[in-house]
Amino acid sequence: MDFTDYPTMSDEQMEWKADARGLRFAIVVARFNRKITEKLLEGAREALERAGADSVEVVRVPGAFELPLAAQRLARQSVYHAIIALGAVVRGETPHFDYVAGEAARGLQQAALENNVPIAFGVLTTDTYEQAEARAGGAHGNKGYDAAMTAVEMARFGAIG
Ligand code: INI
Repeated sequence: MDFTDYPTMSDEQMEWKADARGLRFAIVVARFNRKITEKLLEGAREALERAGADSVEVVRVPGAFELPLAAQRLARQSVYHAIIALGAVVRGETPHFDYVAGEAARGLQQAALENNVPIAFGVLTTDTYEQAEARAGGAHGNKGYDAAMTAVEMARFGAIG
């Protein structure tokens, strides 16, 4: 399979069944690279609506670096069955790409593990802005949609009943 031709969950061709009825979600979305992140948010909302989510709360933070703390605070409210973190970090735009992208990933995983709440990683980390566009409702699907579907699956994982 060509690297540029992998299937995505947002691909209409891919059968993906998810039932989010009875589940509550929070989406935390970075404002940095807003045009991209708002598309990711659209995708995530669409996925959760299709899956029948009970409720979806959206909060915004300045950049991807701020996602972990916001997600942790949401997780500690014990209100949400899963959280979806959305952002876009573009290598060409920042000399501190590795810090921002790396700390976002590390911090989100830490928040998920420490609070026992699934946090889906919907943060694009790309070399160029065009690559990010392609993954936010473009040729490579919508990673916000994919992250939301992952959140639904992980919210169900291990759930009783
Ligand atoms: N934040 C992003 O979400 N994406 C980026 O590409 C980015 N760049 O290019 O620097 C970025 N920086 C801001 C960062 O997330 C924090 O908001 C900032 O460092 C303040 O803590």
